[in-house]
Amino acid sequence: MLKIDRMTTTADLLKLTSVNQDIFVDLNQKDAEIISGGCKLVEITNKTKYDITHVLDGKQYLMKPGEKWYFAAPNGYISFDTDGRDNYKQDKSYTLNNEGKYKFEDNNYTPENPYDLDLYIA
Ligand SMILES: [Ca+2]
Ligand SMILES: [Ca+2]
Repeated sequence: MLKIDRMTTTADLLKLTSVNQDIFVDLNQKDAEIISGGCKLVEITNKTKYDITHVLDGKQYLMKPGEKWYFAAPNGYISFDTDGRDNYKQDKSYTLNNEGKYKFEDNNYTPENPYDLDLYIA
């Protein structure tokens, strides 16, 4: 444990900060998988104006517009409805990468259809 028994100088603080960052980076790079129990860690943001229900490795989630969630998923297999309208459903699926950042967003390949969305790398 660090013990500070004198006035801490700026240099000391910088040193402490730097040490902490090293530890943090180390955890991210080497131990993230161990800490997460071998799961893939992913971040997903819902950038659409729709409620989106998706199933990630068999568990169902509902994300509201603007929400950002962090998931620990064993396999990273995601399936979701690409049509934002309640009465239309068109499923699509992907396998997500460990430490990937993703976003649900209006898709960029059907400009004539304003209701459909896709999952993109953020
Ligand atoms: Ca729908
Ligand atoms: Ca579209």
